[in-house]
Amino acid sequence: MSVTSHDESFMAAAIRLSRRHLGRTATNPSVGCLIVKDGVVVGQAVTAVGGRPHAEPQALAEAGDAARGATAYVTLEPCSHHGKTPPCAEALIAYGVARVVISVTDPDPRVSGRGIAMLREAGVEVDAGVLEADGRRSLAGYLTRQTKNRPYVTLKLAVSADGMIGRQGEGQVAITGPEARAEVQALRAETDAILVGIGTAISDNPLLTVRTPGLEAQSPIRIVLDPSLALPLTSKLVQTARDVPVIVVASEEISPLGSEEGSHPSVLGATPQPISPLVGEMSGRTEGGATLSDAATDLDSRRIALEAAGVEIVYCNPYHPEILLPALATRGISSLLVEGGAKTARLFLEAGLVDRIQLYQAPVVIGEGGIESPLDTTDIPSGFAHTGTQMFGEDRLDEYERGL
Ligand code: AOF
Ligand code: ZN
Repeated sequence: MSVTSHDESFMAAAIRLSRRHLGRTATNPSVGCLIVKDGVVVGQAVTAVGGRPHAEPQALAEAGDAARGATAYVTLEPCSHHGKTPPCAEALIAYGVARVVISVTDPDPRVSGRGIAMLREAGVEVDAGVLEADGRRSLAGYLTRQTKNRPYVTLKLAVSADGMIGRQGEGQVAITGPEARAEVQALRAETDAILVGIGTAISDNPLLTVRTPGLEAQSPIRIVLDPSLALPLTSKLVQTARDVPVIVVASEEISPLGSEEGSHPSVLGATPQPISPLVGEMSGRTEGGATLSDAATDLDSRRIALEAAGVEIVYCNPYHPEILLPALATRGISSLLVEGGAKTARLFLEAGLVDRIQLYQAPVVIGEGGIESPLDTTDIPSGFAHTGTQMFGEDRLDEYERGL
């Protein structure tokens, strides 16, 4: 049987359904599954929060006997491996599903075509690649982590009419209106982690959580690039670290274990003084009058206080995204939202490690003392395609994506 427009409509519904648990299935992709019999949906499910059970067994259980002879629409190739749950391909066969329509084949080396082969061997008809571009977009985090060993990176910028993203020394400046802010909250809710630089963490004192009613439990992990542990203990981030995790990425050079061989030097901003346990034994005075051992003690006490407040400190060069991102992927982070400020945005752009740009343009004027945006609509880096424009109140969102 060839793929029909009905198949595409049901797959579009499965993709929409799959988005419901984006950012909440940990390292597992959020997959959508519909079981359709005689044009009627008899079962539907999305991968459970936490990643298991997978979508198919839940949808099949709902369909029960009606699954016999039905068509299953799945956004990702059903798994074929005995992992923490039995193979979904086996379940589809056992329930007597006659046809399986798939959007994206699974790059997981334990599956990668075997799910399809298993189904076909059992006499189930399989069509793959239906609405594949949309399917891939819905699985962007999972696919990027599987195939590139790093999270899918979205850069979000809110730019004023005069090309600014804030005002020097003024903390948070409202650029976009409430509608756009609500949209950003929804984006945070479907993302595993959100990242800012220490400059933004200090000047804006942001919370970086999701406050939309009903979505509060979906705040992403909050990450601060903070080479020398400058994050104030009084900051909202530290104060709420027990409720929503905060990871501080500090320079390897200040690791209590000393800097690792082959570590890369910082390339942005002030490079922190290398402080090894040995340095503390030297008695030279620094220009400010403090001894180097004072500096080490101060650093130790900041480290202890941050950890006591529930902050996790990771020692990994904060200014080399090509090193940091794989480290985050190893921790199970599949999607990352870079939210500020200009320096951090430039860092990721220059490293070529942004997959999607969301550029909000607001009618407000910042004027004197503005912080210039690293980007506007006229200088989007090559390789990005303009994939959409939407209005949120008076603010315009332009989206640009690189192919997955
Ligand atoms: C499916 N349906 O809903 C999802 C799938 O650790 P495990 O045993 O849960 O296996 C994780 C892998 O299962 C993951 O890498 C991906 O290949 C697949 N995810 N498969 O059939 C689903 N979430
Ligand atoms: Zn499965």
